[in-house]
Amino acid sequence: MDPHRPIYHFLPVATWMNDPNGLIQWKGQYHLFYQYNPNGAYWGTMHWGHATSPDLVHWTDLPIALAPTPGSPDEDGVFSGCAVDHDGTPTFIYTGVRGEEQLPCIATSADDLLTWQKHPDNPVIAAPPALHEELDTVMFRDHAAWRENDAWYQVIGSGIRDVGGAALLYRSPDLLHWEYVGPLCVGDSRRMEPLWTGTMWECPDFFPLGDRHVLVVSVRDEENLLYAASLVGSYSDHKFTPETLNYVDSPGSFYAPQTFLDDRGRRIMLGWLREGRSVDAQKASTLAGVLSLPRVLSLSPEGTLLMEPVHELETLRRDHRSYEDLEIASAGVDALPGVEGDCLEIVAQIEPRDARRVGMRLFRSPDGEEETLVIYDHRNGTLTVDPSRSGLSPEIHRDAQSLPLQLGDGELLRLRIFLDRSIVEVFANEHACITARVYPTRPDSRGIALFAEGSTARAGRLDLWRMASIWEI
Ligand code: DQQ
Repeated sequence: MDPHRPIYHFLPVATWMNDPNGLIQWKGQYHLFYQYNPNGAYWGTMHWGHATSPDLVHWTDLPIALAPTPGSPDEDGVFSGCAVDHDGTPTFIYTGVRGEEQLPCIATSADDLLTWQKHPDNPVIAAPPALHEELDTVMFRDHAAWRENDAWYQVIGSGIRDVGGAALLYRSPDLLHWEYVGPLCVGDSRRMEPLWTGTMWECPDFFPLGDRHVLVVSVRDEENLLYAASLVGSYSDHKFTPETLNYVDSPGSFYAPQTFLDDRGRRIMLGWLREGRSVDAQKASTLAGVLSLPRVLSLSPEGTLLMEPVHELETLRRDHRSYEDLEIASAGVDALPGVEGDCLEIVAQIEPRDARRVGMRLFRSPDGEEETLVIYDHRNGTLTVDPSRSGLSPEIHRDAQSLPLQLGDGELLRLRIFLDRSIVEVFANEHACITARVYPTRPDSRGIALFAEGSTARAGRLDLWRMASIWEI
C-alpha cells in the first residue's frame, strides 16, 4: 500500500482520477462522477467513474458510469460535464471527444444514475460558435447547466484567440436543441487585475450565491498555468459583470472544481487535487489524483468567496487533544509533546503579536530534516505553504504556494488544517485556502510544532483530532 494514499479524501481504488463531474443529490444520496482512466495512474482515455455517499464523507465506489463508445462522437473520451434533473430524468451534459473534435453530448439514466444511455442525436451542438459567429475559439468543452425562465441554459468553457478565456452561453428548450446566446463573460489580461486569467477557461461553473452570481473557471494557458478563479458579480440580460476576481485556492494542486446545490440549500464545491510528484512516481504508486474536501460556499461582505469544510467531516474526529494559552517562543521549535500524526485535523487560533512570521511545522521529523511549513507573514500580509523540505525524494514538487491574507488590527489568525498522508489543506480565516501535496519520505515525519519569528506569539487555543478513515465504517 502506498504510504501516501489519503484515507479521508475521496479517490478510486486505483489508477487515475481528475475533475469531479456531474455532482448531484438524487433521492437523498450524493452522487459524484469523476474523470477516470481505468488503464493506469496517468491521464488517458477518459471515462466517468461514479461514487455515492449518504453524508459527503463516506463514499461507495460504483461501476463506471460512462465509457467511450467506439464509432461514436465520444469514441476517444468522455470529458467533463454536469448532471441536471430534467423533469425527473437524470441527465448528463458532457464533452464527447473524437479525434480533434470536442462537442457537447447528452446521456440519461432510467435506473437512478447507475447506468446511462447516450442520446442518438449526439453531439447536440454541431460545432463551436467559431464557425458561425466569427469567434476564433481555441477550445470548446466542459459544461454547467441551469434552468431559467422556462428554458435551459449552459455555459461551455472556451478561449478566444489573442483575447483570453471565455465562458460561452447557450439556451435550449429541451437540452437537445441549443442556440448560441453569446459570451457570458470573456477574460482579458488588461482588465482582469489582479490575476492573469490565461488563454482558456476550462470547467466553468455559474450559480447564484447570496445576492450575487459567481462564475468559477479553471484558468489555463500554453505554459501549463493551472488554477481555479472565482469571479463574483451581477447577472442580467444574459451577461455577467464581474466585480471581484480571486483565487479559489492557491495555484498548484487544486483545479477543475465543480459545485452543486444540496437539499439543505448549501452550495458545495469539490475540486481535483493534482499530484505533486513525477509521472514515474505516480505510475509506481498505481494511483494519481484525489478530491478536495467538500467545501460550503458563502460570500463575504466585500463580495469574495468564503469556504468552509462541510460540518459532516466532524464525524471523523477521534482522540481529541486541546491546549490553551500556549506561549510560542521566537526561537527554536515548540514541538507539541506527544502530538503527532499524518491524518489530523488541527484548529488553531494564533495571536501573532509582534512576530514577523508565525505558523506551524507539519509532517516534521524529530531532527527537522523533513517538514512542511504553514506561514502567516504579518508584514507582507501573506499565507504560505512551503513544502521545500517536505520530503527527501528528488521526484517531488517543492514550490511554495502563497495567497494574500491581511489580518485586521487585533484579528486572530484562525487556521483549520487537514493533513491526510500526502495532503495539506489549509483554511485560514475562511477566505484563504491553500492546498498542497507533500510526500514525506521518513516514517517518523509526523511531528507538529508551532513557531514564531522576530518576537513571541501566543496560541489562545489549539485543538487536534486524529481523523478516521472513510473506508472503515
Ligand atoms: N479535464 C477534462 C476536460 C477538462 C480538463 C479532461 C480539466 O474536460 O477541460 O480530463 O482538468
